[in-house]
Amino acid sequence: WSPDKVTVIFVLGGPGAGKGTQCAKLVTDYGFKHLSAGDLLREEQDRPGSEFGEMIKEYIREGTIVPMEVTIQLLENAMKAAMDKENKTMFLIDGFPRKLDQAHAFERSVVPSKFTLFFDCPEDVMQERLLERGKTSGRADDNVESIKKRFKTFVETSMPVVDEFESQDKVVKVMATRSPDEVYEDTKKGLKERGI
Ligand code: UP5
Ligand code: MG
Repeated sequence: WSPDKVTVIFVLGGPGAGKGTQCAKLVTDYGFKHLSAGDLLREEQDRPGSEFGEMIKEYIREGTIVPMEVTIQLLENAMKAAMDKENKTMFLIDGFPRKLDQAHAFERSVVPSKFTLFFDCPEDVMQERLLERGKTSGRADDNVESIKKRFKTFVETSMPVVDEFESQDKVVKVMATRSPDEVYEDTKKGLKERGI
């Protein structure tokens, strides 16, 4: 597909920063297609007959990053399906890219991003949210041990992606500590400044 027909906004932020929560709000108001890389991986993990199921499970529990061939393929398939079946051309890609080489590969082989929406949140706030969610989420990584590992991966491996986009003036940064509605107001302002 051609980049002039498709708009991709990456949505990044630490574990529990509120990426999914804000994307759900944006979908209602803007008609984006929301694709969470983590959700796509969890679906693939649970798909009967998937050759990647066990591998994905292991990576997610350890808070490490699934090899990008798998994730990019899942994202590409989901984008194609949304374009064909729902006529969608505006995508929020949530929780991806988590590593510099993933960012480069996606922008080279799929489509360059318009910008990155980055939700900035301190670890103590994120941890509290994740532990609270963990009481009911059933997510295998919402426990103290996995959360610590997810934070480490985020700081060491994923933040460099945000920093690189920042150096290209391609980051809309939103403080994510206030209530979901307040964060959303700031998010809408940020998008408006980028002409969305
Ligand atoms: N909440 C949200 N906003 C709030 C607010 N403003 N005030 C108070 N509470 C708020 O929110 C988390 C919780 O906080 C919820 O209970 C929410 O109600 C509350 P959510 O919107 O779910 O935050 P989000 O940032 O989406 O958190 P998530 O846990 O999904 O982030 P992760 O980045 O950790 O998870 P993801 O699913 O993206 O990835 C999981 C794993 O998959 C990774 O660790 C990795 O192993 C693997 N993965 C890859 O390998 N490659 C990929 O490309 C993607 C994932
Ligand atoms: Mg999420």
